[in-house]
Amino acid sequence: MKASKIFLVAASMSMSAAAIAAGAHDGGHGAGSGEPGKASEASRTITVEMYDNYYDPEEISVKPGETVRFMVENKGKLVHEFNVGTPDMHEAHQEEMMMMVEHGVIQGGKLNHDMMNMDMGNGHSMKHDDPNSVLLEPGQSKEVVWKFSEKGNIEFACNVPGHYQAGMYGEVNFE
Ligand SMILES: [Cu+2]
Repeated sequence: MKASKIFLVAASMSMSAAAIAAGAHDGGHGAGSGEPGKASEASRTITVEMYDNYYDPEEISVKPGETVRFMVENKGKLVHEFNVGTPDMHEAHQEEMMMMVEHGVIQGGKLNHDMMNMDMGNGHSMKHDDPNSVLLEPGQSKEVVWKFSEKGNIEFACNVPGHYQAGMYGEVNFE
């Protein structure tokens, strides 16, 4: 079980370099999955509960152009992420998350907040504050407001190493 998971993570890391290169040509981060939304324009609120390792609900339906307010709650015992993106984006993001685990930022059921704010020496930190995602400790909840600008191949997913592979992702269906 463990060996096969390590293999999957390694495989996704080697493919993600190509995914990042491809992403640079179509607008980079966030392209293809929509854009940050305004809470005042949200048509409804969807509560998403995160468990070890799955979401409830496991899929959602939206209309093209719809802005949705997600209320994300971590009801599991591990750190989980709710991230809206294309499968390629998730694959690329899994490499960053792997680094966060290697640096001790994500420790099972805890986040090292001091480490998250630290400058990595290149002006970037591991803060993980992209508008399309939240990273939560057990018991925490936060909202994500997202506009599904147009139809696309979009999933919400947890990119903590091993979680996506264990099935922690859900489909966004367009009506
Ligand atoms: Cu997870």
